[in-house]
Amino acid sequence: MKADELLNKIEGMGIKVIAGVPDSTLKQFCDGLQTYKGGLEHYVTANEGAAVGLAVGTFLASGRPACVYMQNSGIGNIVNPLASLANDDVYGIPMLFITGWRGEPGTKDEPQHVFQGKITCKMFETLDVPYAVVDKDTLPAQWDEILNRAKTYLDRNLQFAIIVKKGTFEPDREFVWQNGNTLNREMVLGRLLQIIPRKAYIVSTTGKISRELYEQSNAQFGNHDNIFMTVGGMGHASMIAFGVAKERRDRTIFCIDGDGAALMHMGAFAFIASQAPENFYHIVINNQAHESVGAMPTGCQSVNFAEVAKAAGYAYTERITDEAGLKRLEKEIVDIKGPALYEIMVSLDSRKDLGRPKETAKQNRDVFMKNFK
Ligand SMILES: Cc1ncc(C[n+]2csc(CCOP(=O)(O)OP(=O)(O)O)c2C)c(N)n1
Repeated sequence: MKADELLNKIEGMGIKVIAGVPDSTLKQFCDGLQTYKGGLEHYVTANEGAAVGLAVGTFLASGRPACVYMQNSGIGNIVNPLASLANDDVYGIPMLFITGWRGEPGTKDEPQHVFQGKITCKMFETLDVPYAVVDKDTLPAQWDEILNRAKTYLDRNLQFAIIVKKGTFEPDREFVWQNGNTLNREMVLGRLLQIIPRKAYIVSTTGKISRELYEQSNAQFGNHDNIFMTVGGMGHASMIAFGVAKERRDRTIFCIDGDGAALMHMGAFAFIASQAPENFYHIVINNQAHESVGAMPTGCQSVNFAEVAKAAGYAYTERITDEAGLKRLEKEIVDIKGPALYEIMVSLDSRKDLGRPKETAKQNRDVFMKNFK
């Protein structure tokens, strides 16, 4: 299936709005969406639950269902607005879900996808959302049958989900863009590891930031013992780091976040500022995109995280765009009291041969926890 063909069919169902968060399984679909010439309005929302909210409002004001796309990790974020708002027992709001299936049972995937992959269909069943599973062998007539079935649910103000297996979408037009930033993310992460005291703890975010830190730390120090990688639970790294920081006031804690992840649960900014942990340093690596899953723009590209953190009440904030800024950070950081936030603007490159953690998640947990014994 090509993205354009499906987008055309979705439009044919009377849908005019599509919103969601990008996913690697849906990479070709997302690329197609970004360059689609048809009449769909497209929004990349801060999280998947927010896309459901947008779909609810769209229906209220237009009477038309919207389409919500996401990785299956995002099902957690849609549970509340779906179960307590859109479900037929409450307001009865129709919407079509397109969900990338990471961790499909029987396939090999990363630890964070295994359990979520196993419960994906069950979660839709529990949420009263009928679904169909598609893959690269789903024939055009079968797609049509699935979309016709979906329409019968939407017409009754119910929801329907299409669960998409890896490889379903054919590559078509790749969406390529650059953000104009010059610092390279992996170089910045390597530098940060030199700047951050070895006795500090690091909590890093979901995606390639953790993978790059892992490789850089192994290369520089032969281990990654002081790094907790938030491999799943996107958007929660800063609260995990806060949890560590409040337990260990005698140590400094660095949260190395992504802009997409920071946006996902931005309430953490206000919470952390209000708690004012002096040992907390928040670094947001901002490439204005979800680079780890195909570099689609976040949809909120002009957000200035340093200004947001300042307004939330962080004790110190700064936006860094160049080498001179990194040098400043190197000098300043020793004297600055937290909570501090440095936003570092980076370009959209990453290595093709970037590895993944070799240990299990539990082994990584145990190595990190040894620091506290
Ligand atoms: C709840 C949830 N939604 C979507 C994903 C898929 N996902 C993994 S990494 C990532 C992008 C992260 O973007 P950002 O934080 O900006 O970091 P970058 O990849 O750009 O370095 C996404 C969308 C996920 N893991 N969890």
